[in-house]
Amino acid sequence: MTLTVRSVPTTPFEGQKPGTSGLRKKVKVFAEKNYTENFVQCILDAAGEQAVNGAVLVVGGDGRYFLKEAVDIIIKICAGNGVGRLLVGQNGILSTPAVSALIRSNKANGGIICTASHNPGGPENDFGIKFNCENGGPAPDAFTNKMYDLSKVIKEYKVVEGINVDLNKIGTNKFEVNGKSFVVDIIDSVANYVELMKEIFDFGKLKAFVSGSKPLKMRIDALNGVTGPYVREIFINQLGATDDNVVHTIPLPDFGGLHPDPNLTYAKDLVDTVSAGDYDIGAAFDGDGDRNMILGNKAFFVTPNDSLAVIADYVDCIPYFKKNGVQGFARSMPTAAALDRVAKAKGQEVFETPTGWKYFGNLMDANRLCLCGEESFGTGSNHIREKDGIWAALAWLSIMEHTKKSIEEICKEHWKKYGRNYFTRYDYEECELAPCNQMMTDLENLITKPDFVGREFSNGGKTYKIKLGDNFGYTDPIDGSVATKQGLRIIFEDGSRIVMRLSGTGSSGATVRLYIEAYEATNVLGAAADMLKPLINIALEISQLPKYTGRNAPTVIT
Ligand code: G16
Repeated sequence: MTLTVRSVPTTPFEGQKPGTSGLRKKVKVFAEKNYTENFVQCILDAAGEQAVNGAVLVVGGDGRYFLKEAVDIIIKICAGNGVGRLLVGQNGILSTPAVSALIRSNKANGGIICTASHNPGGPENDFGIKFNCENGGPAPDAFTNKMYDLSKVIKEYKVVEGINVDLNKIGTNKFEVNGKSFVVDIIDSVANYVELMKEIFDFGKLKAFVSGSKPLKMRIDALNGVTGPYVREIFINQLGATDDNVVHTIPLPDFGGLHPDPNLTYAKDLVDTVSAGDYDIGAAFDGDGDRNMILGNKAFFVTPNDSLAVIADYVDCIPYFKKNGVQGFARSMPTAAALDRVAKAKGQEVFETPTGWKYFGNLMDANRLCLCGEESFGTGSNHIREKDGIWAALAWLSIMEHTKKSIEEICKEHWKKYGRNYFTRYDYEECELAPCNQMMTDLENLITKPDFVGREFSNGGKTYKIKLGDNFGYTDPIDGSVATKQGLRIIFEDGSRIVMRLSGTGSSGATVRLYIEAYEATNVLGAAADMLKPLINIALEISQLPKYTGRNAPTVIT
């Protein structure tokens, strides 16, 4: 029986503007009549008929509340728009790195990912949808701007209502829509990704290291997010770890009430357990599996900046890089510059991009970048076009196996060799939007005045002289596209930096991010909070943040 396509009249919704990585709103908003339908139709319209008609798309998400409903809508609207085949994770489950890997290994035309990443889940919390292109990476600005423009004028969406697929049942579902074939393959959520990890890392060596005669003591925490099944397959079934090395490995629609953001505040249970116990490594991943946090014995915290720099330094102990060679490094602008020192030592190019993994894609596709990261707990390589939490943990295991040293020793040796980029980030979450916008405008006006350069600020016995104040802009070296207003930078004569920007991943209000960095060549064993205190005070003074936000303390300190 041939199913028919129905055009449903609709009207635009305000605010369907994708942020740093897709559209993120409260579940209640996505559940409004036609809201998700409109947005999915705009994704397909932005991709254009030639990229949709007969196309293969990957569909999945992080298991959060509303996932199954959204996947059902996506299937019906893809059918209505002439998509040829969908690869859908069983029960809708696919981590963000797994979607990227599947797009690439199936040479698919793209993918639709249902995730609000590290934002909390459940009926009262967040949902999100984003589109990844045929290179496996998040859609670039030009694409998402087009989606947004379309969302403001949408008049109808196309849907095939008679399609019902059992998401639990692995297998092929064939339909005929207007005389053309439409296939929905329900696939194993983890198999393809696990195979990729086995190609990248030496699982034989890692297995002997993890579960040999002196088993490694690990605490791998999936925070009830999507990585649970991946963690169980990789660490337990493949590497031989015992059950007590992994925790929170069942993806839950509300993440069991946890905030699935792997940082020192929200992964507190992991931090406390690793502090108290005798673990060699602690690791946590976010809701959709692209972020990671790495802890050493006694919860020694590896900043994402240092994590990236250390992996860059030991890049040769990962078989993937040995085989494919090393082609350049990159970090986002707010990320501390520890990586740059390694790049210099290795004679590698290093790029400074705006916040957002999407800015790495072109460089990777052009073979100028193979390893990159962001201060926001993202680390990854050109094996896919997303950051990859489990990949980062396996990279650290590889370095530990290679050096036979503890995580703390590895980091301290790194600082001795290269000096240390002290770094901290203050987040002021869910502030009122209008005063935050005003603060950013006023701060930009202040720091871009010609007489700002050369001014001196003193605090805690330290004096810093302004070298540069600007709003960061980036021109993509591959396609020449320009991204402006990517964050306010105050750079001092000694290289220290204050960076301030508004987050693009929240679902309501404004989250202010304040990033502070200072480099020390020899004084490398201090406490970051103490070392950076004067600069933090100067940042608060220059920006007048407490006045604008009404906040005297950040919500999260990293
Ligand atoms: C997303 C992006 C990252 C970005 C992060 C933080 O991460 O993929 O590239 O660094 O947001 O963005 P913001 O500072 O604007 O909140 P995720 O893990 O949320 O997808």
